[in-house]
Amino acid sequence: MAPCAIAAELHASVHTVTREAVADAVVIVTRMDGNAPAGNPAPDTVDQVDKQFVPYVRPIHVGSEVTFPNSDNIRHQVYSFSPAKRFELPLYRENPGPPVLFDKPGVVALGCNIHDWMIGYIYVSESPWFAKTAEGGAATIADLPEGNYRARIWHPQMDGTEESTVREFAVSGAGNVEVDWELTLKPELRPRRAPLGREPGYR
Ligand SMILES: [Cu+2]
Repeated sequence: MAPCAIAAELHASVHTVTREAVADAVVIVTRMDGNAPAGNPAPDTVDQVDKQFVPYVRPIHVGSEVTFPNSDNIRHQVYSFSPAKRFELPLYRENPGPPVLFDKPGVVALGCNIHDWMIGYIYVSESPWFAKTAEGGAATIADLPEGNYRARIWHPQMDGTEESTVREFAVSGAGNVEVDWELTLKPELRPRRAPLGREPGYR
């Protein structure tokens, strides 16, 4: 029998300079020796609800496929011009067609050709260890074996690079590791909600 391996959890916490919790931050952990489990690319979804992408930020492991269901009773046309994945789905109301494969790490900004204000993000992680902060600004990454690691943050409104957020930590026992980040956020470029008073027909 294999000995019981040491594994720890990273408890990440992200907030602004004024101590407001930052939700929708992606935490990515990599090993310094480059060894990582193969991971488990898994099918995922980004829904469209009330003319918004839900969730706003979807982190996935590279190699995963994503479908874009439409919970609205109007048509959407999802696209991305991001270098990590350029694609465009034909205008659709119910059936989004086959899933889209995300085979390059990076940030994929989503838009809709019909509704300018719709914006969402898929973060394609090169590492199988990633998580997204919840409303309270916290995220947990479990099952980190003994070793030396780097952790970094990405957020759609972050002022600065992912590289500037890198923190190093070691797992040497069963104890959990706490890492705190302070992010400066830029204002959102576009409103998350449909503009009020939009004339009928613009649907
Ligand atoms: Cu739309």
